[in-house]
Parts: sequence; structure tokens; C-alpha cells
Amino acid sequence: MILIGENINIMSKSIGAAMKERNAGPVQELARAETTAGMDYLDLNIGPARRGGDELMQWVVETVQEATDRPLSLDTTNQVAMEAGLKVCKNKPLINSISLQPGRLEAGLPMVREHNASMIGLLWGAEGMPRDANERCALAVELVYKANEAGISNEDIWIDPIASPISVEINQVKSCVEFLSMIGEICPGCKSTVGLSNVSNGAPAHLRPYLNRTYMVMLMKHGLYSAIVDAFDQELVKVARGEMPGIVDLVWRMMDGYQPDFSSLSPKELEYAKTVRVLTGQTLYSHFWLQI
Ligand code: THG
Repeated sequence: MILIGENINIMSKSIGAAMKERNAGPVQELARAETTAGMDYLDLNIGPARRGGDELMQWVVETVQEATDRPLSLDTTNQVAMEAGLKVCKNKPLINSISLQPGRLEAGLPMVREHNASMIGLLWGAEGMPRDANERCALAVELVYKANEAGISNEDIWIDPIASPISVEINQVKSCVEFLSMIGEICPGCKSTVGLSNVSNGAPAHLRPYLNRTYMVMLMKHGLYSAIVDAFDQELVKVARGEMPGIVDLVWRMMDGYQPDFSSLSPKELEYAKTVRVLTGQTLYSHFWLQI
């Protein structure tokens, strides 16, 4: 799996101020730490950046490139900022993202070709978030068709079905998994990605990793190609690298209907097993799901 580090993010309490003040030290330190943690790409999230976004994105890209040789994922909805960042990328960049909102495809697709980039195709349509797996399929087909028309090949399209918080809507959590099981047929040759930490948004900070890790394993069952992740969740990185095969096997078997005897599981297996039950909707989510 390709791991994209999410930590350079203007909304973050620790690094947001350094980005706004153009203080290179902390940003470069974080870029180095994410690289050491094993990230394949670094996501540079400058938010909507309505004013001065172009100058900010250019600065962040140049600053980070002095600290790491990893390729970058440029995360902004500001087209002018995206363009400014793409111009200074040394490696093949990933545009994060282009959605199906009116005007976005038309504006974004030419940039992919012009800068020899890859793109994340965000399945967010004219009417907002898709409601189920079928709506995700319809949006994916439209997106890939238009991207192909613009001369972009499927291997440069990373489809993002949009993960949403378990504390908000279990059906959306399930739809995202279901969609991923269909993506190979719907858009052969396309890659996939998901913002994994979305699933645990709203959960207490110390519990978020359990949801993120387990959800990743569930999506891996259907061939998830990449994920935007917390670079410093070491266990998540281990799982993604195939270093915890017993856990992956347990989660995948549970997705196929296996109901393990909880009294026979190790504490680590129990964490994952209980979390699978929550993420598949067999147990109702509450902040106390691990204690039940
Ligand atoms: N799809 C795509 N891009 C995305 C997302 C997606 N980019 C943004 C987001 N979702 C993925 N990135 C993050 C980055 C940080 C957090 C979650 C997702 C996060 N941070 C903590 C918080 O806000 O509480 C900690 C921040 C801090 O350090 O203070 O949760 O879905 N294509």
C-alpha cells in the first residue's frame, strides 16, 4: 500500500501556525519525521487558502522539498494555489483533489496533463456527498469518462470514495467499503485512496487509531491502493506493510461472516475484533465500544 502522510496540515494545532508564519524549521522537521516514519508521499494541506494561497503553496512545496525527496500530494481546493504548487514540484505530483462539482473537472483536468501529474478523483458531485455505493459508482464512471476525454489515463486516476465519520453515519462507512469492492469492474486500471482519519473524526483522540487501523484493514480486503494516514501511527504502518498478517486474517474472516469466540482472542485481536463489529454495523458505535 502507498501511504500518504496527512500531518502537514494548516488546521493542525502544532504546525498550522508555522505554516502561516512561513517558519520553515518546524515544517521541515515534520517532513523529515514523516519520511522516517515510512511515508511514500506527503500530503500538503493548506485548506481553502482564499487569499495568498498561491504564494503559500509554493512556499510549502519548496520548503518541504528541501527536507525530503518524497513525492507530494497537493491538498487544496484553490486552483490558483494548486497551479503555483505544481509548477515547483520536482517529482511527479498528486493533485488532491478534483471533484465532480460543477466547473471543477473542467478547471482541474487540463492541469493534470500540463504538469504530468496524477490526480485524486473525489467522488463529490453536484448534489454533494454520494448517498450509497451506487451513487459512488455513477460518479466514478462520469469522472473517469471525462478524465479519459481530457487525455488522462486510468493509471493516473486515484479514486477517493470519501470516507466519513462513524460517529455520523454507519451506512456511509459501509458504502465506502462496498464501493471499493466494485471499483475494479467499474473503472479497471484506476487506483484508489481514502482519507482514513475521516472515519474517526469526532471520536476521542486516544481511540482514533483503533478505528483508523481496522478500517484500513477492511478496505485492504478489496485492494485499497493507497491511504492518507497519520504518519505517526506506527501500528497502522506495520499493518499496511504486511507485518501483522494474523490481524489482517482475523479481520478479513470476520468480514466473511466468521464470529470468533471473544474469550479465546488476545488483547490485540480483541481490539480489532470489537472494532470490526462497530465498523460493519453489528455493534452500535459509542465512544465506549472497546469496553463492551
Ligand atoms: N480525501 C482526500 N484528501 C483529504 C481527505 C480525504 N485531505 C484532508 C483529509 N481528508 C485527510 N487529512 C487529515 C489531516 C488531519 C486529520 C484528519 C485528516 C486530523 N487531524 C487531527 C485533528 O484535526 O484533530 C490532529 C490535528 C493536529 O495535529 O492538531 O484529524 O478524505 N483526497
